[in-house]
Amino acid sequence: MSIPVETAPASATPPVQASQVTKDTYKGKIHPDWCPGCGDFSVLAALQTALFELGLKPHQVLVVSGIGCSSNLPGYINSYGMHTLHGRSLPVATGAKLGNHELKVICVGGDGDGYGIGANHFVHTMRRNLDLTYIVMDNQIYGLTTGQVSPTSVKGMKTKSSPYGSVENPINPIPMAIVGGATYVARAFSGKQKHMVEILKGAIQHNGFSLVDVFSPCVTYNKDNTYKWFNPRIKILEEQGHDPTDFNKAIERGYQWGEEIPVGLFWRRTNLPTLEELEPVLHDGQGPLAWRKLGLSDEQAHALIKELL
Ligand SMILES: Cc1ncc(C[n+]2csc(CCOP(=O)(O)OP(=O)(O)O)c2C)c(N)n1
Ligand code: SF4
Repeated sequence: MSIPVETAPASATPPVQASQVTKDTYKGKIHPDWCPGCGDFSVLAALQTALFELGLKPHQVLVVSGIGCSSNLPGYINSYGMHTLHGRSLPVATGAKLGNHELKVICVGGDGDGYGIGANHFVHTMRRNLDLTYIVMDNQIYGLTTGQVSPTSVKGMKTKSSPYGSVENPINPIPMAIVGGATYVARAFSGKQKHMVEILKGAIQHNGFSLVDVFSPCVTYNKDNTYKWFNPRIKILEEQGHDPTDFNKAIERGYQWGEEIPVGLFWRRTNLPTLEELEPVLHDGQGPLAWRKLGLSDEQAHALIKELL
C-alpha cells in the first residue's frame, strides 16, 4: 500500500482559511449526552463564549481531553480536538504544543482524570510552565464510572466505593498548583458562568501554564456538593480585592473551605519563561515544527511510516 506523504508548506501559515467568527462558531454538531443539569454544560458554554470573545478561529485551537464524562467535551466543540487516554491529556497536549507552538492548546477533564491517574503529568507539566490552559471539571467524584470516591472527594463522603465514608484526605489543587509552578491558578463555579468566562479568557491569554479548577456539580452521583450547597458559600476573589501576585495570600485563600469558598484568580506570575521560550529550536525563524520539511526523501519517509505502522 502506498501512503501519500504530506509535503509541509515552507511557511508557518496553517493551510486553513480563517472564516468570520460568530457566536455560533464554536457550537459542535453533536449534542452533549451529559445528564440534564450537569455542571459540565456551563463549562462548555463558558469555553465557547471565551473563545468567541477572544476572536480566536477554530483552526487556532486544540482541545485535548482524557476519559470521563467531562472528557467528552472536545466532541461538543467546533475546534481541533483529541479524546485521549485516562489521565493522559497533558502529555499528548505537550507534544501537540511543541509540534505547533502557535496553537492555543486547552486541556479538559475531570478530577479523577487529572488529579488521580494523571497527577504525575499534572505535576511535571506545571513545573515546565508549558503554555497550556488546563480546565478541570471538579465534581469531587468519578461520574462516568457511576460514583466512586475521587482525589477531591471530601473526607467522610459516602460514595459507591466508600459506603462508610471516605477516610482519605482530599487533594487541594489550588495550593498544589501554586507551589508546583503553575503561573495562573484559578477556580470557577458552574453556577457563575459569566465569571467563569472572564477567568477562562485570562487563562487562555496567559503565557504559561494555567489551571482553572471548576466546581462543576455531578447532579447524579454527588449529593453532597450540589449547586444548593455551593451557592451560599461561593465568594468571588475579584470582588474582595484579592491581589493575585501575593503568594502567601494566594496559598491562604486556596486553603479556605467551609462557610466561605473563594473562586477567582488566586495566583498569577508573569516573570517565568515558558518551556517553548526556552527551546532554541522553536526560535530559529522557521516557524512551528509541524510546518517544516522533514528533511527526508519520499523513499525515506515511506520506509519510516511503514516501519511505524
Ligand atoms: C486506565 C483506565 N483506568 C480506569 C478507567 C475507568 N475510568 C473511566 S473514567 C474514570 C474516572 C472518571 O472521573 P473523572 O475523571 O473525575 O471524570 P467525570 O466522569 O467525573 O467527569 C475511570 C476511573 C479507564 N477508562 N482507564
Ligand atoms: S454522571 Fe455526573 S458528571 Fe456525568 S454527565 Fe451525569 S451529572 Fe455529569
